Amino acid sequence: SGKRLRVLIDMDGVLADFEGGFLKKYRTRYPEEPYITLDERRGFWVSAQYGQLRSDLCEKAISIWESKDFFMELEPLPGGVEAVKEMAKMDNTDVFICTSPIKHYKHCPYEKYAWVEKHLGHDFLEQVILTRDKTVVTGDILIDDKPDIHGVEPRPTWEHVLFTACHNKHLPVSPSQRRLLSWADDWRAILNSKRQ
Ligand code: BVP
Repeated sequence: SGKRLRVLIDMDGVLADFEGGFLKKYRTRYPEEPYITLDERRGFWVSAQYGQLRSDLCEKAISIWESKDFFMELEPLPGGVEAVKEMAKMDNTDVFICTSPIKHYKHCPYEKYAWVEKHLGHDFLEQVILTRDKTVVTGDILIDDKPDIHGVEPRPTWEHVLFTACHNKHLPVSPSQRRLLSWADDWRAILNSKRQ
């Protein structure tokens, strides 16, 4: 085979259960306020949908992920950690976690590293890329649950494989966009399709 395959994997919504962690902590902190079930989630931005429900709920939603221990305590999504570990052991394969921290930087960047260390091990910290612009990172594949990924580079090197999440599962699949339905889906076939 030819050159090495570089796989970029998003964290929130792909490896870590951001949506589930958010809803649980939101309901605990604001038990009297209305909420959006995971089944009713539409659109990538949780804050936007809460703001549509009632304008003051936007900042209440934001207060959840800006709190200490939010990112650290996110549960792993089923099969994600195992898939990353297996992928990282494959021949001619480099795996990086490519994740965008929130701009309220007091806890989030630290806790993202701590999460990776806890679930993937200290050595895997070498593979962490924190960036607000994933288009400037080169790779063959980006597995990410955000439907629209844009930045300063108009032609990113990677193919964006859309990871199915509660907020994107109803979106029509454009024929050009491949999906990974979950970590039980055939991620090995997607990787192999990119190898020379
Ligand atoms: O750190 C996460 C949470 C935050 O955006 C980042 C998404 O990173 P990637 O998954 O693209 O790597 N985030 C922020 C808001 C609202 C901010 Br105002 C939100 O609604 N959802 C969300 O995920």
